[in-house]
Amino acid sequence: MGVMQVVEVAGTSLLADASGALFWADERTLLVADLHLEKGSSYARRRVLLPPYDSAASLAQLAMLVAKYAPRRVVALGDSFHDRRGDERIGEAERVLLRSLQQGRDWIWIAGNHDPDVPRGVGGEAMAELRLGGLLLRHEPSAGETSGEIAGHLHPVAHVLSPSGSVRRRCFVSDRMRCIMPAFGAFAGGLNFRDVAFADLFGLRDVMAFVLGRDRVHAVARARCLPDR
Ligand SMILES: [Mn+2]
Repeated sequence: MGVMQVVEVAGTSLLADASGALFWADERTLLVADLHLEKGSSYARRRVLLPPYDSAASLAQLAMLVAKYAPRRVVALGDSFHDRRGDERIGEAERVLLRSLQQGRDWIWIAGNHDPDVPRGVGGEAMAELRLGGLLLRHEPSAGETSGEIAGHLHPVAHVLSPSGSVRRRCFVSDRMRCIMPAFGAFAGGLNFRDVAFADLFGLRDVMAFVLGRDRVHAVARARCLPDR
């Protein structure tokens, strides 16, 4: 399972998985954000060709996590579908896999800006946001100070120097009061952690990137993350 990286948010310990998910062991709850399922088919409709396998890849990764952690609850923090019709376009094999992953556990679709409506024909329960224990799970982070917010939407990536050169990787961002999760979706883009959007939410003190490596998550101080050129 590799080295465990714990992210603390308002006193709650969450395990950061190198796939970009959080596992909340005390609640046996698995959190993922920004799956952007059916992004490939969304682009194809506009005659921009991306490989159409993004949903299968993202769901296969999610299936591995469900097998690894056996959660009793899975919460997808919005933008689970790339657009309002994504739930209709998803393939039959992916629909069947999704149903099998939902067996024996609660499955919650938090609304995002790409998928504000209740998804249909894909199981689960839809919510605007979910308060659980000391945490508030939602899609878009709120402006100003918060305690215990877990959100997605921004798709953070960190640009860091490594012995072999610089790498750009998805990351969690947290100051121990709030956590922004990386996008889980195979084709989701990214926003540099040094972007002003993050400074507005976190200020500059005590904020860390938890950078997704091959099989572990690396805690990196903000000062070691490079801005985009
Ligand atoms: Mn969003």
